[in-house]
Amino acid sequence: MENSPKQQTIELINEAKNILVVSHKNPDGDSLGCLVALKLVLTALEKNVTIACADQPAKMFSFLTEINQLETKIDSSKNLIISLNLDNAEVEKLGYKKNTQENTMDIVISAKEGNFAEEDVKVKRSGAKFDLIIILDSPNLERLGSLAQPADLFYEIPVVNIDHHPANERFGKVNWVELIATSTAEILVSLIEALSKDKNLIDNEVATALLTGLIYDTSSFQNVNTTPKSLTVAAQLVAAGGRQQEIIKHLYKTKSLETLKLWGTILLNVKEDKIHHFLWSSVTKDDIEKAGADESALGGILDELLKSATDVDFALLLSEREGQVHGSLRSIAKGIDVSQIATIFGGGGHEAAAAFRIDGRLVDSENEILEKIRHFQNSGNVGVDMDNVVDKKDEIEEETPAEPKKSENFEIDADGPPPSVQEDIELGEKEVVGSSPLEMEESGIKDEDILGISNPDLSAQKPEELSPFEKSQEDEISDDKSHSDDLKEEDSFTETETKW
Ligand SMILES: [Mn+2]
Repeated sequence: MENSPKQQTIELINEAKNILVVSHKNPDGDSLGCLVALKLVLTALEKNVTIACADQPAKMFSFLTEINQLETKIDSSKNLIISLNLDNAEVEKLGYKKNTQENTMDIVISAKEGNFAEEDVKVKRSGAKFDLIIILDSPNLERLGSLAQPADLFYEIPVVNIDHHPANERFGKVNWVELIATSTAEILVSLIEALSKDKNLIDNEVATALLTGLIYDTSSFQNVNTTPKSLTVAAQLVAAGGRQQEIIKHLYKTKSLETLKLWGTILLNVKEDKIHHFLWSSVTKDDIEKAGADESALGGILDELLKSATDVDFALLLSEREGQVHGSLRSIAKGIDVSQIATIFGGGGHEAAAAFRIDGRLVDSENEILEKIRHFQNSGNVGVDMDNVVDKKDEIEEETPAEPKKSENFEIDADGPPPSVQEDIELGEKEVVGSSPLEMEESGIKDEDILGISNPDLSAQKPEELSPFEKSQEDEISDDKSHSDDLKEEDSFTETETKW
């Protein structure tokens, strides 16, 4: 019988020395808590551990230990190393030039004293830096953002995929996907316990990191996805020294003045439609700028404030962002499925939390969106007080607005994560900020930031990317032509000096 994913994971970890642990872009409390916990645990097991994520974590997560160890790029270079035996001579100068006739790159080494012989040179390859990759909380490789490239890394090195998303594409060599787990952190507790054979690996810091994941993905155990097991695991983590109060303070009780000002504006704009049982608010780009806040400050107001309203079925927040209007929806009354409303506009999500995005400006689309929603509810799709509607129904139907334009790269993870309002709902390349109560940063990674050594034109490389050599003055080679018959002035030649 084949070993369980858990057993296979433990075996791969035991065999590995250099482990890369990665998680999805726009990291959240679960992914970051898991990265930090595994960094601490695997380091305690004497592994070399690199933790990476395409984007920097939001400031609110800075209380997690080792979070500053998080890399935003992976060094996956596999270099060809030419090594020279120094027993017989010391290196005075090192250079390289392109031999266009034979299409070769010639490396030219001049000795200080003595001579180098052919047998002093050896060629070897530096293997990939890692022998195991653990991917956390990511339903597919694309969710790794810029870290998904170069993709061959994930095919050459064994991948352990640990996740709790139903849409997980089982892309790993080992796929440990537990759909009933509230968070990836909950799964890791079981892994770390199993790794704790010789010593207890769940100390205060590990417990705090894992508890952050559990608290984040359950909205502090308020969400419907909260299970008896998650409460038991949380109690266990608190007993192990997990600092629950510190986590709550950083995740929910620390708001910048700019965020509070923006929330004030949104609350002032709240309107209620008593007939159709919903409330909504809207915020323009201008409002966001005036408050001195950024879009990430929009996250949370729905979950922390608007969702607490009574006597309505759902809440809607419209926000203007870069030429588009984002709509974030939360169901308030039981049994209201807001994903049906998001679908009208080409969006989607879950019963409790959904989102959509359309092109255009708020001022032009707000009424259109509201009318569409009212019309939809009049058809009895969502909770609506039909007695109050009868008089107006015909009038509303006549004024059915034109179909709002859908944004093009629209994509919703239809069978996505459990109906947790914490889970981000993917809209094309962007996260729906309003679907998480926590601040999220848009990806700041640009293609040119991604380090690569694939450029064969060495003169175009930054020296530190290629080798530890430093460039020296260009004219030096003309003094040293005697060291090699092959050197011709017309050849392009780059001289470097050894500085190890
Ligand atoms: Mn998660």
